[in-house]
Amino acid sequence: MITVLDYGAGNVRSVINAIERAGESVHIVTKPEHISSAEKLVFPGVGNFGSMMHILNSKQYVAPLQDYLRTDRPFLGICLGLQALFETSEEAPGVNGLGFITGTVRRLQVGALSVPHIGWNGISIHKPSGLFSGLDGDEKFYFVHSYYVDPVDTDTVLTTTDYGECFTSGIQQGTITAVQFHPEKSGAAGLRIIENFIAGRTDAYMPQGCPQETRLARRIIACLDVRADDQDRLVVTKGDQYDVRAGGAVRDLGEPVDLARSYYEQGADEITFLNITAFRNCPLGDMPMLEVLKQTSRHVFVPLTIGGGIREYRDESGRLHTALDVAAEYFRSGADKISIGSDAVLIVEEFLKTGHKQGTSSIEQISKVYGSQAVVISIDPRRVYVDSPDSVPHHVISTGIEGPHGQRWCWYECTIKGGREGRPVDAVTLARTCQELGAGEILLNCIDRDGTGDGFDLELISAVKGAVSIPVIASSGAGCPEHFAELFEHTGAEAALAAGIFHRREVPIGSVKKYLEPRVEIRTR
Ligand code: 1PR
Repeated sequence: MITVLDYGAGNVRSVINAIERAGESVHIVTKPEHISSAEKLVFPGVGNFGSMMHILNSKQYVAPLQDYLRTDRPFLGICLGLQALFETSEEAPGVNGLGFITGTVRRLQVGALSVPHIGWNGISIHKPSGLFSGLDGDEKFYFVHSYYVDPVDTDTVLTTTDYGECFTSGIQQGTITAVQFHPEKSGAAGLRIIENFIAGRTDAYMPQGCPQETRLARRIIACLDVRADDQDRLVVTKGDQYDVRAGGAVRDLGEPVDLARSYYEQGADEITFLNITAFRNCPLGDMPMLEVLKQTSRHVFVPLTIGGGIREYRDESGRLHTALDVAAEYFRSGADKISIGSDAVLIVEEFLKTGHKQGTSSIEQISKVYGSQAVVISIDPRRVYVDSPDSVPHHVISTGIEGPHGQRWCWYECTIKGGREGRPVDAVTLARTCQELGAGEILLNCIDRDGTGDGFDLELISAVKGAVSIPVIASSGAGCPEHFAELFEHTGAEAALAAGIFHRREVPIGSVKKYLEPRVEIRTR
């Protein structure tokens, strides 16, 4: 029996699924005594150090946790569950951590690299551990964080990872182990670590293939646009420039859970679900989507993002659901990140009008509780040609793709409701403002390229990438493996998202990754 500490933020479902997949049963902590009586404790966490410690204190979990750690019982901390072991964090000055390890948690200083550090990076292993039994050492693991631990006693350092600086990505002290990356989101290698922890392996295992310098891989993400078809069945669909109907009927490209599982097995680094008609309905009335997530997270051990309908709304009975309520329901169902589309545009319009943050928007509220890394902004822009750079009050770029009347300038108009309504905000301003409001990543679609197979809009991607310091996922237009290579060569995008090329089985994900081999990596030093 593995006891899992769920303090109420983030996605513990994947951790539970990973443990159950390894054949163990799980007991969730609901009162302090459960920590005291645990035999093996897993503490997964995402979000903000301050709000985590606040919840641990209010639930009276701090003293039992400190006792547990002192009594030499097996412990696996994940992400914030590692940071919690330290005394303090720069993320929440004045808030005490558990203080089991002397040291502090610091913000990543990464120069020109993006923060949060999101994606698959390697580990350099500093001492033998049963946790790594069966691994080669050159595996990559999924990281998503802006802070790292800095222990005073370097003997506790189990692994380090490079990202701007060389930081401690794992610690081990007796039976206490904790890692910054997410084993439950790191495919087969991560599941192996969880199995080793459950098996209580104590052999001094030292993988031989560890890199001298670890590198972050650029990600390949499979996207599943989901909606109800005309028979009210939830299907994966795909549009051409956002039009998902062919011959009058919604294109049906398969069943969401099966397709997601198949993309995971083919090597997708992440899976994104976009509920493309959620702007019409009551998002939480859309229970099938929650069920899709729950079922997918049972078999898919890479990060899952869900978008569509993340906003405040009133249900049919008149009850108000905040955007935070909607997001919480998705996180509980297995999502690691939520993606906000239409609401982000309206929020930015309001911000540009008033010039100050209200603290009440979905972006601010969700990032405050779940951390900025959990909030993706999905932008649906459309190219608008203009005659000169100063003819509109928007971010205009010089373009190499001439407009219908020979224009050499364009801006990218943001849209809402799945491209149905254009708004007076440009994609560059939207991305920059959302970052300021707390978003952690940009998913940059492009209506002009969507479903065309003509390649990514490199001009759009470079313009947005140049305006933000958070990671950018480039989307829309992938038609062949060369398009991914071209994207990574010419823009700073950290990830590429594609749909049609995979759904139509033109090129499997595995072939795209093989074409890009050795994986396109970001220099981390
Ligand atoms: O506005 O917060 O409810 O979110 C709705 C979400 O649904 C947004 O993220 C929006 O992008 C998405 N969406 C809405 N309508 C459509 C549509 O297609 N009619 N899909 C839609 C967006 C774009 C990508 C697509 C890539 C890659 N689809 O998801 O997968 O363009 O396609 P490709 O590789 O085939 O070119 P809210």
